[in-house]
Amino acid sequence: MGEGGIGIVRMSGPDAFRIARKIFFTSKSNQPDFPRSHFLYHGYIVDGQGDPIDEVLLSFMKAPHTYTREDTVEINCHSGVFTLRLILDLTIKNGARLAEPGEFTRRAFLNGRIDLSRAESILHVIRARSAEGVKQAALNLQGRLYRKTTGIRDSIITTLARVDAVIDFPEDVEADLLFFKQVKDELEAISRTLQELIATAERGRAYREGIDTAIVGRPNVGKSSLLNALLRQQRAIVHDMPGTTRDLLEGYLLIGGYPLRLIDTAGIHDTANPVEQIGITRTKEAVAAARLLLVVLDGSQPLQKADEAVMDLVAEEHKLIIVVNKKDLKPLLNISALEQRFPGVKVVRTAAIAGEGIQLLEESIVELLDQSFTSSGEPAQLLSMRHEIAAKEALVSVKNAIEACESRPLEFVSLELREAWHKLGEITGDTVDDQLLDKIFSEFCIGK
Ligand SMILES: Nc1nc2c(ncn2[C@@H]2O[C@H](COP(=O)(O)OP(=O)(O)OP(=O)(O)O)[C@@H](O)[C@H]2O)c(=O)[nH]1
Ligand SMILES: [Mg+2]
Repeated sequence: MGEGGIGIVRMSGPDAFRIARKIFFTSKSNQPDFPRSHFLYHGYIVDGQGDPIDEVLLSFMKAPHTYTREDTVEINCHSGVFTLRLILDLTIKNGARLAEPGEFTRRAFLNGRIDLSRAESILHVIRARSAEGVKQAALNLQGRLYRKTTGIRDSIITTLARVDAVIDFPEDVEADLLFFKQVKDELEAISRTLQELIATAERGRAYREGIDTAIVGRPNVGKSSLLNALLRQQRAIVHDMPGTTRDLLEGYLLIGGYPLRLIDTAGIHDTANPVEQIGITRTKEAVAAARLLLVVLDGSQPLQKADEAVMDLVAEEHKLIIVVNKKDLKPLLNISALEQRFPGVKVVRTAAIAGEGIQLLEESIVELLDQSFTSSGEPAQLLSMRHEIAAKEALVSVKNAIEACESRPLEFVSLELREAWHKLGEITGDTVDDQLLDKIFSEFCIGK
């Protein structure tokens, strides 16, 4: 509640019209069709003594064509804290009660107007922190996630029905090799679709939280110089003494719409220096937590043992770009050997001190992120942690079912498929309990 041009007091429920007619005075009330649904009436809100409180525009909206699918009244009054308070109090005196957080949206869900994924995307629209965030939430509001999830659930039910037929009528339906192959093929397809859906969560999270990007390499290859060049700022100390950087150093950068959290790290090598050793331990932790790795090598020297140790840290879940720095010096690094070791990984040559190749590096980063986030060619759909967890749990069950096809009795396949179907129902709200609903809607503001 605050000061503004227009404030809205909204009522939903079977008594909404009755209460509104008690506190609203309009010259149109003697018209035969009064109150017309979805029609805006000019008039006054009057208190118990008949004294006017505010001049308003009021609409009566008859169920079911309303936000909650119940009779709804909206009073467009002037938005002064006292005006709003007085009008609110009048409605309460006449039988209304204050809504709980998210109660309007909860009723819309309970009355079947929207599914849970749409209800939650309303919150995501309200909370969005970027134009891209609004766009993604709006797509879910239109039912994109609902349709996708329902599609997967339908496929699960189809396969489940085939499996259950064999379990229930073993004399009539034969579970031969062909049957198992077909079931497995269907489940593999479901698993792929689910994985694509889960991949969209990563993009959503990347936009919400940023992408942890570690700059790693052995000492003196130019990691700190690269950080400075990317940030266009002398952020980190650069020195020709190996082991200059000890602590992790952060900088934020927005490229191609992706928020990156760049982390400059201590050079990795064998050292007896205890302070450097602590720095290297921190580097390894940062690498493990990072999504994107920029592995920096010195292009003016052949590959060394310490470089190998760095490359051994690259794990499957990392997105990777190899930066061959110091391209202004005589090239002595065998790049084709690198390309063989990391097929498909982009190798970018830079001269960090002079700022050369930095733009190309940025373009390569954007290209890599674009590729990995749009594998399914669709914009993000899983926008909340809750959706992501439900989808991942469903995937585990589908994978268990595939495994069970190999060795276990069919009952296991059936059980796992039921579980997957149930988990996905938590996204659309088909299989949620009151406790979960309380938790979800408590995050809404009052009046939404
Ligand atoms: N010629 C040339 N020298 C560079 C380039 N980039 C960095 N250097 C030099 O390499 C030395 C090490 O640079 P840093 O950026 O401190 O290297 P680092 O990888 O952060 O080193 P540590 O923090 O010790 O692990 C410095 O003397 C830089 O001036 C480059 O592109 N070309
Ligand atoms: Mg450094």
